[in-house]
Amino acid sequence: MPTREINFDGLIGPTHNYAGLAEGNLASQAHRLAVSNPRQAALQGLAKMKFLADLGIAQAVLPPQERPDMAALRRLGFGGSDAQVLDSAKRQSPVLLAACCSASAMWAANAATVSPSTDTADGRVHFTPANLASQFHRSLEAPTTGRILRAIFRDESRFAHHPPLPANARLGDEGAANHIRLCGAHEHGGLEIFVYGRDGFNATSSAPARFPARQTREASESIARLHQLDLTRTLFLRQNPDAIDAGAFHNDVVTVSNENVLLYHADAFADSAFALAHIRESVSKVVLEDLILIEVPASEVPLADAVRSYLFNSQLVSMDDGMALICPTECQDVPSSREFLKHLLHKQTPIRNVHFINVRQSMNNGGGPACLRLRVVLNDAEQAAAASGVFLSDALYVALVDWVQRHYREELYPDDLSDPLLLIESRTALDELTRFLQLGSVYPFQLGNEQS
Ligand code: SUG
Repeated sequence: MPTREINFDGLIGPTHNYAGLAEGNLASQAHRLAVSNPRQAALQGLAKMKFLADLGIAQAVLPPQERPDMAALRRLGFGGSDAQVLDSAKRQSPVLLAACCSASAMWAANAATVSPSTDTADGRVHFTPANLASQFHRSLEAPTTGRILRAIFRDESRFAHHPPLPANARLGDEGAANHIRLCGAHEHGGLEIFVYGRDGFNATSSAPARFPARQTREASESIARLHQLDLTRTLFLRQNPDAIDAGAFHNDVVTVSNENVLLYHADAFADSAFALAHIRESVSKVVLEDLILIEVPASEVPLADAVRSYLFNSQLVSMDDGMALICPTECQDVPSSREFLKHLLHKQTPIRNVHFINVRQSMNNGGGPACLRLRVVLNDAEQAAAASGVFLSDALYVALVDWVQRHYREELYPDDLSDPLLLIESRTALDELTRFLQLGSVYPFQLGNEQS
């Protein structure tokens, strides 16, 4: 049955801000307390979706989450009316307030791990929302992510939804950002590769020295079990601790794949020779014969440049005439990445085109084009069973641009996060959005139930 990969992009929410919350994420740290532009951020995200849709790539949207997360602030002991909660959080713990305001659900590559029905024993598409347990602000996303995915993929005979793994750093799971899938064509079964940063339960195993390794081996193995994957078509590889220490807090900062192509930094994996031998062997045994490995040596693009330019956080997509790489514009500003891309098109690879996309508002928080999307491989019948309102048409794009322009602020200063009007504006925006995406109630709040 015809099968395609659909990019579900996170719509950037009205509280998009720079709070320096993400440890090990150099861009997030560098932009701490900078003024953000939520409207521009959301429009950049939408322009990327439209660009891909116009290339003929199936595109859908995931709605933002309710922020400020009032329930989380109340759980942390801030009480009274909504305005009092926001005010006391700002006075007593601005960092907790910022964490509860983060629009971080925009980075849909961390929303969940998804295994296509061709790979699972029961022939269903399996979803596990990521617990994102290593960063507090991100750990708030999992319950609503689960509700959104269930609302989009309702048919239990085709879609299996698992709860997030228990939220403990030893079982830290960052979703699809640490998951690679190689296959012949999307119709066929694939080799699923889980890339973890450390052993969660073995303190003596090697781990990065400077920054946290967010994904653990035990988390990756649990997801593979839940998704009923065939272990002969599944690999668990360790990310290079040096890459994490250089700022590659997720594996998708140092590798990108599509179908039979894997583009990766030479320092992406711990024991690279072992990792690549395993990939080659598993792929040829069970999935495909024409694996194309494109290694980028550190002498061409040093790790620091890969992190600065987000070269590997590009989207690699299949077109009728070969593949296209959708890179962040920052790749044009970093000479080594720019040179690499110039030469890439002359190499014997299926990559025929390179496009540059401006998602700088997201990039300033460490989120490139690939971070903003969750890949979901669906056959025609599965796509027909998914909620239709989230698929990007020209009309939906125009409606979303209009919605952003009506509801989003131009600028957000760190002090604005406690403004009770921002909460009302965000709720009003989300209420309208869920109605036109036709998703039903996916948020814990109901407009009109504010606490005053
Ligand atoms: O988890 N940034 C996100 C960026 C996630 C990028 N995703 C992928 N690589 N797939 C993170 O580090 C910054 C928020 C702040 O500082 O305000 C943040 O959460």
